Amino acid sequence: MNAVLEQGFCLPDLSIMVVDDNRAMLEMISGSLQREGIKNISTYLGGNDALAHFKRDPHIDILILDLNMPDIDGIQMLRALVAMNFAGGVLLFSGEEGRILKTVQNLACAYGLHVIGTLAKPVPPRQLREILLAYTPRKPKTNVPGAVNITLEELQAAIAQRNIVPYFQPKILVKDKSLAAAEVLARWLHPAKGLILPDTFIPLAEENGLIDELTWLVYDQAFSCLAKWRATDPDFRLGLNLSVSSLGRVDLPEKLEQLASLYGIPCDAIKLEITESRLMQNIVMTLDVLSRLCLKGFHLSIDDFGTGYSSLSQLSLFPFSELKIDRSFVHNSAFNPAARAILETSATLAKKLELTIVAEGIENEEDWSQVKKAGCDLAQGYFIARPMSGNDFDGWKMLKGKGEIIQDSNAT
Ligand code: G
Ligand code: G
Ligand code: MN
Repeated sequence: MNAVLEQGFCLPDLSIMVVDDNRAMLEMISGSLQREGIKNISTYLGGNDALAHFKRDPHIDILILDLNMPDIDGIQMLRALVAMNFAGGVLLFSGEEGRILKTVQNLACAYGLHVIGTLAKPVPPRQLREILLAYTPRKPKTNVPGAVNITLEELQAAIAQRNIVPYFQPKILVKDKSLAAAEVLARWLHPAKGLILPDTFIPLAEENGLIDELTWLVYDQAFSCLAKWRATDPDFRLGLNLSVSSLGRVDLPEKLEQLASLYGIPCDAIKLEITESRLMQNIVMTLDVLSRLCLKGFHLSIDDFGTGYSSLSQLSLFPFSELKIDRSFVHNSAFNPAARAILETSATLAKKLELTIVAEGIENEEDWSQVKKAGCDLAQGYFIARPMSGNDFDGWKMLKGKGEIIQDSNAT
C-alpha cells in the first residue's frame, strides 16, 4: 500500500496544474497524467496565465513547474506562490543542468514551499508516477512558532502546575523492526489553547532561565514511565532532548544520575540528544559536562545531524555514541539525489566512527527503504508512529511492542 492510498485518497483525486512554455511538453505530461486516471488537469503555456488561474481558484494539489519560461520564470513564479500562501505540492522540472534544478529546489524549500521532487526533461513517466504516488499533503501543524501567543507568566504557571508533559515517539531497530527505544518530546497541554509544541515554548524557556526547571519536570515524568516499562522490557531505553543551555550547569551530571537512581534506572538506559548548532559556544564547559555525563554511563547523541555548521569537527571533539540524521535528508530521499547522498555518506561515516545511526522523519515506505539501504541502525518517524502521550504509548507498546512493528512490502 502506498502513502497516498493510506491517506484515504488516490491519484485520480488529485488536481494538478502543469506550467511550461513548450506546448509539446505540456501535452506529453498531461498525457502521462491522464494515463494515471487523473482528470483534474490544467495546463498553461506561461506563468502569468497560471497565476491568474490561482487567483480565481487556489485549490490545486500539485503544481508541476518548468523553470525556464519567457514571460515569468519558475523562480518568479515560486515567489508569487509564496505570496499567495500556496500549500500544495511543487514538482520542479527543467532542461537546465541538474545543479540549477537543485539550487532552485533549495530556494523553494527555503521559501517554505512543499517541494515534492525535481525531474529533468524529458520527464520519464515512471519517475513522474513515483513522485505523485509518494505525495502526501502537508498537514497543518497544530501550531507554528509564534502562531500561539504565550506569555512568560503562562509558561511559569504551566511548569508549576506540571502542564508540560512528555510525549513518546518509538525508535525501532531497522534489522528486525522491533521496538528499541523512544524519544521524549515535550508537550504543553494548555487548558484553553490546546496542545502546544516545543518550538513555541522551549526558546521562551531558554531565554528566560526556565529551561532547567522545564527539563527536570519532563525528565522526572519520563523516567517514571521508563521505570515502569523497563519492569517488563529491561532493554527499553529513552532518548531525551537536552538544551545546550543546560550544559552550562556544572552539576548536571550529578543531578541526572540522582534522578535516574531515584527511579532505579541505569544511566546507560538514557541517551541525551543534543542539537549541534550551539555546541561550540561555551566549549570548555561543554567538554567538561559532556565528558562527565559520558563517564557516568549516559549516552550522547548528536541530533539534527547535517543542519549545523561544524558537524564533522564536533563528532571528533565530543564523546557522542549516536548520530541522528536530520529528517530533511531522510524524507523524500528516494526522489532527491543530494539528500540521498547525504543520508548514505552520513551512515557510512557513522559506521567508520562506530556510532549508532538513527534516521528520523521516515514518513512512508519509500523513506523506510532508503534508510534500510543506507544501513541505518534505528528508525523513527510518522511511518512507524507519531509521538504519543505516556498512556497512549503504554497501550501502543502493549499492542505492537513485541515483534515487528511495521510491515513493509519488500521483505528485508
Ligand atoms: O516535538 P517536535 O515534536 O515538535 O519537537 C520540536 C523540537 O523541540 C525538537 O527539535 C526537539 O529537539 C525539541 N524538544 C522537544 N522536547 C524537548 C525537551 O524536552 N527539551 C528540549 N530542550 N528540547 C525539546
Ligand atoms: O529533536 P528533534 O529535532 O529530532 O525532534 C524531532 C521532531 O520531529 C519533533 O518535532 C517530532 O514531532 C518531529 N517528527 C517526528 N517524526 C516525524 C516525521 O516522520 N516527519 C516529520 N515531518 N516530523 C517528525
Ligand atoms: Mn531529538
